[in-house]
Amino acid sequence: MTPRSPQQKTYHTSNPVAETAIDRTIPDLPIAQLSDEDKYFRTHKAPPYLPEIEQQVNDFIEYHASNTGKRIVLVTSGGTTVPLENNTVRFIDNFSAGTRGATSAEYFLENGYAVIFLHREFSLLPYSRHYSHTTNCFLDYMTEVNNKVEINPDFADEMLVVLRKYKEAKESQSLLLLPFTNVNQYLYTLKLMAILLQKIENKALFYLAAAVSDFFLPQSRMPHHKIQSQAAGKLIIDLEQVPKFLRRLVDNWAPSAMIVSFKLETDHLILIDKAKGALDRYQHQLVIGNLLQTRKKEVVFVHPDGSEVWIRLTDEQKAKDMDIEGLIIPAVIKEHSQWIEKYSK
Ligand code: PAZ
Repeated sequence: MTPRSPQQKTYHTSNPVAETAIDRTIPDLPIAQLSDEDKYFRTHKAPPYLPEIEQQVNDFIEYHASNTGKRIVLVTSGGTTVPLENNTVRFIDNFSAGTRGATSAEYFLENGYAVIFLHREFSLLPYSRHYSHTTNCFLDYMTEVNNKVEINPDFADEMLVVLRKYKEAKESQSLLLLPFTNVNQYLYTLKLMAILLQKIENKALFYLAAAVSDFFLPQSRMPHHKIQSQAAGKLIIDLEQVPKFLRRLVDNWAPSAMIVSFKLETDHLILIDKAKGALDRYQHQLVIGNLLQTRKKEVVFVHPDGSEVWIRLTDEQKAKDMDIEGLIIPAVIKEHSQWIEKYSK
């Protein structure tokens, strides 16, 4: 049921790097005074599969630039892990299932965008999300008729709608799935995507819905093997702050693209201030604020001019089980159109 096309190569980002060695020749502290972001990339190895991804993404961008003229959105989705060991047995994770990202990707596709879906491996995917990770097993959608498996008629109409959309996305080559598992893979891939998407300038949109860890354990301090409980006694974990890459994305990696980030909080009293703080610090175009408790029913668009626009599902829409992304994406696209208009003159 996954929408990965047969031509697309599958990467398994959850496996540790084969040789598993930590390169101690990479200095923990670089000699020159570098920004935190530069220091990060100087002291952390790139995922080995990155050159292959680069080729795929280049082909995808080239295909749409030459054949369809579609705008391209990079949707990031799901949570990043923070490995505690190089041969990773233990890691820190977060709650994100990738619902926001997978659902948003579907609405972008429906609205004529080509989508690069940078997602946590094994989190929800566009289209297959309807039949996975739910309380149901996918077999609940099947039934047996005359010794044959068929779709249960109760679900057939709805499934046909999803199937058609999925086929359309696949046949038009409009969906590229790229996985990550840990925060290092996420950062390297995001940087690469941004640089490659410079080719289409303001037709690129960044929709950063992934829940990226704020803290990480540098590779230089990561134990090679599984931490032994006898040796450790208590386990005290000393994490560093993940450098703030958004500013780098806005200024250097994707200067012409429109950038939308999400801000998640659990305390409603600080949500708007935090969203405004992010806009101040990173100088991008839109922060979509949401609360953990209500994120599927309401979000707030916060703009650099200080305006706040709440988007909420009505009771009727809730009763129909409508996705809030069905309201968010047209509003984001409207702002992207204005962005293109503004910078095409
Ligand atoms: O993946 P999900 O649908 O369960 O949750 C979505 C979300 C809350 C992770 C996303 O809407 C979001 O706010 N992402 C950014 C989180 C942050 O770094 O503040």
